[in-house]
Amino acid sequence: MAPIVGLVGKANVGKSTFFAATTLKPVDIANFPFTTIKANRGIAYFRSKCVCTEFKVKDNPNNSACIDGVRLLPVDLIDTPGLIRGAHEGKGLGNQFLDEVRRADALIVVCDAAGSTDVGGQPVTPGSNDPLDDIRLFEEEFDLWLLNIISKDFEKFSRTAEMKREEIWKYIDEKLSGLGITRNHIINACEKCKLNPFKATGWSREDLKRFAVELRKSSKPLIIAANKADKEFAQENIERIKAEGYIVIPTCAEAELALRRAADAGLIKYTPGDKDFNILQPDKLNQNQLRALESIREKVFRKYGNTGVQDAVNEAFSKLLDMIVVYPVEDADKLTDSKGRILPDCYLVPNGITARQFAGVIHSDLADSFIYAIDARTKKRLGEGQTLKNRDVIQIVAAKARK
Ligand SMILES: Nc1nc2c(ncn2[C@@H]2O[C@H](COP(=O)(O)OP(=O)(O)OP(=O)(O)O)[C@@H](O)[C@H]2O)c(=O)[nH]1
Ligand SMILES: [Mg+2]
Repeated sequence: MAPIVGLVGKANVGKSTFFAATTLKPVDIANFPFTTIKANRGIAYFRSKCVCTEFKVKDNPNNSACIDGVRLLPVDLIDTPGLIRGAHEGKGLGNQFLDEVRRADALIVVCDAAGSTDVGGQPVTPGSNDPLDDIRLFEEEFDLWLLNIISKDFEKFSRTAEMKREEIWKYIDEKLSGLGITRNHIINACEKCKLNPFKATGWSREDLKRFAVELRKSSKPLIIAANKADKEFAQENIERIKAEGYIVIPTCAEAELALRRAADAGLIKYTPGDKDFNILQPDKLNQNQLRALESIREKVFRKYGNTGVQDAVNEAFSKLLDMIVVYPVEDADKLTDSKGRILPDCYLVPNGITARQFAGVIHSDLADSFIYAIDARTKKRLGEGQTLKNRDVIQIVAAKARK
């Protein structure tokens, strides 16, 4: 199953703006809390330097796009309803929020880096709210929600497990099925908290709390999109968030959305993640629009290098989910598929994937009939257990299917 990244966080911080900017889906955006009531799901893009430039070929992309040597691979993103204090008890849109978040494999926690919204998501003067509180709000609500699920009947099932001299895993597993939390996550969290799985009756409420925190960290890794970075007070707040040890990416979702829409309309040339943009049709833009574009250059590109939105998506898939890009071809010399298309496809796959596993990603039959693979760069043969590297171009040689 393709992994999903979720945009989560306090109400009115810019989650839907971020989502719309990456997916170009028309979703509701407004400067008040709870604009989003139901989650939005869409396709964003992972940006990767295409191998076409290195191989000096003109490619014919099929499952992805290639713009001036930049490969854009489709990835799944969900935009969730805003979160407020008490969400774990169903306050605000708590239930809807948590219901959606369970489907995500990694999270981008969006916060209002300018501190321009209060704890309920109402607009306030920039600088009056601490964005670190936005982040803690998410973590605390999620942890309490998880704690509630784990603690329900915990005494009963910990006694049963102990009586049967069993580890507690199975019982926790059952409760957490459907939340994207695996046995491995549970075992890791238990080890981190130094809890004895055979003696769960001795786990205190505090132990369970620590356990819930570790479970969240291992099953839903997160990065911070420090949004509204264009506003006053954002820069110093971003430094403070970084100092707390979070992976932080300053973002300006509003700017990214404006640029993507302008590019879509052919007014500017801009590919998500670019360090600048070119105005193509100045005569079609009015003074206000031109001024807005210049302001984006000034307040976002000069200050931060880019809008950060694409970097956040990339970071979530490459760092949090540890994925790499691999190109399958049917002819390692010509770099073509059966139809003669050059470098048509590429896939985001887990780092550590073997040649045979990659064959299975292309087609399950191909894994069964796998003989060996060829690395198009070195022309070397790769055995079934050979692990692939980022931006590898791979031909799979398989036994012909019997008629
Ligand atoms: N200055 C600035 N404003 C932004 C930015 N991103 C979003 N906004 C504004 O913030 C407000 C809230 O945006 P939304 O995308 O609706 O926020 P949300 O987090 O989805 O809100 P809920 O769905 O209510 O939780 C809107 O007025 C946006 O235009 C940004 O990068 N900079
Ligand atoms: Mg929203």
